[in-house]
Amino acid sequence: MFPNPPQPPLSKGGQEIIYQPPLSKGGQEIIYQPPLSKGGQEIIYQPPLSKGGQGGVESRSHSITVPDEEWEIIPFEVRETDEKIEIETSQILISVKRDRPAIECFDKSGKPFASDCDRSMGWRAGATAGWKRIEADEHFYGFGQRTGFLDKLSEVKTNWTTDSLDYNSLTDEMYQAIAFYIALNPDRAYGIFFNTTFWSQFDIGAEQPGVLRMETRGPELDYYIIYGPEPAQIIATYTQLTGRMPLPPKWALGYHQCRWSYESEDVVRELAKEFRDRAIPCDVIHLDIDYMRGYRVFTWSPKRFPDPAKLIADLKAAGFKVVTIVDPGVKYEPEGDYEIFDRGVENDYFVRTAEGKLFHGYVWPDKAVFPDFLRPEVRQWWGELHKTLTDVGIAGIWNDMNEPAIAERPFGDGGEHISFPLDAPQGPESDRATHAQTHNLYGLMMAKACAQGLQKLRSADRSFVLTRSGFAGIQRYSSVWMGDNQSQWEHLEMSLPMLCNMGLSGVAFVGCDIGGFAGNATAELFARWMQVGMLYPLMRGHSAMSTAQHEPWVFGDRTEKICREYINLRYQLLPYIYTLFWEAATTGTPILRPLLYHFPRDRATYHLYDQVLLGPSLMAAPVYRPGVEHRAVYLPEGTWYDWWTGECYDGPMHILAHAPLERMPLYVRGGGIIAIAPVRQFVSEEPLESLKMRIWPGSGEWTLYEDDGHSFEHQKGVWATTNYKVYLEGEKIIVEIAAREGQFLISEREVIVEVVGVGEQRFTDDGTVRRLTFG
Ligand code: MIG
Repeated sequence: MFPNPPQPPLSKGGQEIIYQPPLSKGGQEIIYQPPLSKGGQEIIYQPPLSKGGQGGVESRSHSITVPDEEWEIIPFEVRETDEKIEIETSQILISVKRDRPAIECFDKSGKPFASDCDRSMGWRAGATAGWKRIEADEHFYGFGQRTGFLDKLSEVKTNWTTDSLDYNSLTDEMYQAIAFYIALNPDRAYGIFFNTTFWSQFDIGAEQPGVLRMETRGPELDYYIIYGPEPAQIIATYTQLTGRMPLPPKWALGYHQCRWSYESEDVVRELAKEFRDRAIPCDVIHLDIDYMRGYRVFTWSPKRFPDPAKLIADLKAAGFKVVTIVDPGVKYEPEGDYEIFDRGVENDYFVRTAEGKLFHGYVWPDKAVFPDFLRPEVRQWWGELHKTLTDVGIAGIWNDMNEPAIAERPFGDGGEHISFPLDAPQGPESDRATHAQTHNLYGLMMAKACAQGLQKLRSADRSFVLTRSGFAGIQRYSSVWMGDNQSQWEHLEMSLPMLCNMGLSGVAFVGCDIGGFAGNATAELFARWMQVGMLYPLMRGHSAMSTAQHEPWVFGDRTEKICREYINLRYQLLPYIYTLFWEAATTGTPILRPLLYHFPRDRATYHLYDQVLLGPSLMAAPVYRPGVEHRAVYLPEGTWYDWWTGECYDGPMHILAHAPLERMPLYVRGGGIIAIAPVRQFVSEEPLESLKMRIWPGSGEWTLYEDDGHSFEHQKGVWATTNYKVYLEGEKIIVEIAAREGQFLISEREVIVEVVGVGEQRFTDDGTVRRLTFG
């Protein structure tokens, strides 16, 4: 690997300031003169290139899926006085001062939120900023992909996609750039989406306590305020704005095994055999960069993978899907007979500098050029190139290095990371923009090209797409993993708040490399990580070149047994988890949730980063330290049951959970309903022959979602939902099962309803209404 000193988002060429934004109408002075960044670095803003100056900026948001004018108009009232204009809805009041552009918002009880400071907004050459008041007891979540704990109060968060390998809890720029946050206090929550593709930054009371600064190196201060008052409503609206994920194939919810690299056909066959011989469920094997011929994208190494079609067919017969990595860097090979380079040059698909020269940098294939994914014809071409992979049976694509990560010199030569020159033009002729404006979009646009290509090539089947870089709205095209983490307890710990904040930022299908990517896990770390990995929406083990092997069986019998048990549990929970994916696809709801998502009025959840909810009912309190066999667990208000022992607690309370290595503490809410399938070695396309509904005493309701798990028929109504209700009636517990809805046909199957600690009833499920009495 090449070194990667932290690098500010500046180009080398000492670009000039050429943008002078207008002052506000009242002839006011420039009221903001902050340092743009530490160290006297230069301005990176380049004005839009398209005709009409700032025209087209809006159209280049690339995040917003619903134009403002298409939103449903809710009833409101406008009041105007000499000082201000007030807009009132049934839930909030917005007040805009006339003498200066200050916005204040109030909830129904008159409490302010998302309100401007006295210094409300300002401009300077190359930057625009706004200042909001941080209210008492307010906490901040989301911000896309972030290290550290949950609440980002007193931190600075920059939005600039970066290959942040070697990241730690102090790292700022990450692979993803999502300028969205949720502010929460015990009264209410609201969200802010900062709609800028330029470099942007939030200072959440770091420079000045009580003041939040949002700044963009672009010409407009454009942001959305989304009132809750609950986090769930904010995320629903935010994902209405920026889009939701399509329902992935069900097999993508199984266990994925990855390594850099399973470098040959023989190694891959051996790997697959081990999983089946050892009865450890696995659905997906990922092939890292060594499957290619000399790192040329869309090729196969004839030596290592002489017959990929045969290999993939054999793996398919054994229940495995194969995912291949694709990097954006195309090998620069003018004399090489490398079709992709030749076609790309011929059609002028690669990024050029402002002077019109082909831009090149260094990545795995050595000297490389980069497609301009902002152009629709380039995306289409790139999408179609995946045919070389789908033709041999590839079912999913893993997009890496798309920040984009580029070195200035050949790898191994100690080069630094660089970006395209910030004045390099990108996008279609009619809508040209500089790299300063489009840098953050590179991963999003690559994922879009990939997802749309796969959609065409595999039109009957859902595909799996994974990306490292992305921007607001990335959930529309791809799942996301958290890049190069480390085999360290701290990284296991950090994975939970990281994934929770991604979920709060509209990206539900996320995961971290189980076991850690860089470095060597110990048996104990690996066992604990597999337990936690069972909760990750994307459950993938991965490890880097020249580290120890990290497969579930390499650490000896005890660890292997733990891995098998927790991967089995994942497969048992799949009907529940698949339903969570359906919810995420239809409402944007996170799959993995911090407790504050469901208990936003409970201050004790505001910093609770080391307990998570998988869906509404199942809570985990993992162990993430060596040698630890006990841990404190917070149980919020309500009744909680220990998943393993059935023991019952009345929250709010703290307990000390016993957690020997074999056990990750798990709890279910009273009234929780969880659908359980029999363990399978891989996600079969066959419908379930039996289903167990585990229901915990109390009152609750849950809807099970089912479909064929792989086609697009569900979009035509071929799905099935079954609503379950549980409640107490005197001494009895009643379970009501509504008639199944939807057109997906499920052949008769056995359903076992277990009211935990009370009893079990079984019946042949034909989709009709039932009422069961227990106790
Ligand atoms: O320069 O493809 O984050 O998952 O195994 C490293 C090799 C490139 C970085 C990814 C990692 C992947 C690795 N890649």
